[in-house]
Amino acid sequence: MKKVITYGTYDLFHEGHYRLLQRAKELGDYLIVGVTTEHFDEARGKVNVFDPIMKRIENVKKTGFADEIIVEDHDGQKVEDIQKYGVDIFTVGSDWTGHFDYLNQFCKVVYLERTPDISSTELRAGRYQIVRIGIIGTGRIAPRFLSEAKYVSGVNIDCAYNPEKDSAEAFSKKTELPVYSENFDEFLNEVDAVYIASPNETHYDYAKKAIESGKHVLSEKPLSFTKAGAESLYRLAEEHQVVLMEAVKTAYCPGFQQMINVAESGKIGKICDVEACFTRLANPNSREVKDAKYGGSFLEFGSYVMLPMIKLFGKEYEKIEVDSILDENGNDIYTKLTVRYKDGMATGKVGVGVKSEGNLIISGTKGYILAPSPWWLTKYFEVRYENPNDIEEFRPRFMGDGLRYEISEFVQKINGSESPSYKLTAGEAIAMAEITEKFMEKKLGYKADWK
Ligand code: C2G
Repeated sequence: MKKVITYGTYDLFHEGHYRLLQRAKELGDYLIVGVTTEHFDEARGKVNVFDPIMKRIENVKKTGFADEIIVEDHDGQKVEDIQKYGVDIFTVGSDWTGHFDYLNQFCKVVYLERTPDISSTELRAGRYQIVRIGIIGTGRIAPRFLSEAKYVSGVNIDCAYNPEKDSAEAFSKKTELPVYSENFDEFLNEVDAVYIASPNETHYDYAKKAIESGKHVLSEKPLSFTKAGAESLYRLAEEHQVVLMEAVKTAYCPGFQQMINVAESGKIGKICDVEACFTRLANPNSREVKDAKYGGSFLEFGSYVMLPMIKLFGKEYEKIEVDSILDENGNDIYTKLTVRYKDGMATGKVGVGVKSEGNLIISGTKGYILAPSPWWLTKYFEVRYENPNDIEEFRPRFMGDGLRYEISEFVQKINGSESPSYKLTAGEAIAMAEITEKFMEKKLGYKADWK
């Protein structure tokens, strides 16, 4: 008897799951299905799982393909199960290709082609639907978005768009996703929502078009170069009743919120100063360095350093100064932002051509918070006091590279989560656009028609 085993969460059970189980059963005579526990999903970094385990098991059972259902609750269990049950074949969808090759030493490993185009209309008519996301722009960040989305329950990445045919084709080959390069409307027709990861100067127009077509938008930063631009997009999103979110990933990382809460708890007294630095030396041929108008340090990393200032001191400031070191093309390889608030002050430093210590320091009248690099993912921070031995350490949960948390928030918002968008409000995003506008005026030396 040939025994086959497969595993999954099987949340919001859909035809992709059904077809996987059907083909898994056809690989042998006896199919064992491992359904993950909430605890294991949390440990492996899967976020947003909706259905409780009993329901997920029930849905697998209903298919009639499983001869035996087990629960998976810890790392290393796959090897244990293969040995315990005398399994001949381990199988899983092609979204995991390569990931489970190590099991080849115990049994045969088969990756079955995953089902593309899961449409929400064919799903049960529940309130919570699978969100079909299309990616605009197929550059460096798009593959990261794809691999992180795998850990977010309730999304399906359906297709991508890139007007440049060569890039579109290369991406399609690499990811097996259909990529549109000519017809933007056709692309929009395939999805409920878009993730905008195209060059900076295109974010506004893509966001506008997508919102006007009734699509939810998650846009890479900066959403807009001007206050008026950001305001008009949020207004438009409200009119069309769609979700608009700016992808400042730090805002959605669980540890960042905790750090802000600790800062505001009174532990460090009255908050007086925020210093944030984010530098990453860029490839000299990259867009960040080459594109003097829409590249550079501030447009790349400015949102990260503005975020803690705006969170802690608010949107109203008294004075703002922004200054840069420019390269021979006029691009800012390093920018320093200084903001004076009524009750405090803040500095932000960003660089694509200058390297510095990537710390975040929040200083108060009783103590301070020190979050070392990479504070923008907020995996660790400390509260320190006058007594140097008095240190409180915080190690918040963090998995992957942080994108899964913003994707998860996006999906929850689309599915009508009642909680207000406190992680990054429209007002906060507009305040960032206002500072960005000041930076653009200073850098380019004129008021142009940026949006
Ligand atoms: N699947 C598919 N087509 C889809 C979606 C999912 O074929 N459109 C497959 C997955 O590849 C997996 C199974 O359906 O084989 C269950 O998917 P999930 O519930 O998303 O579980 P997953 O996170 O893939 O768990 O230990 C758990 C396993 O490692 C995989």
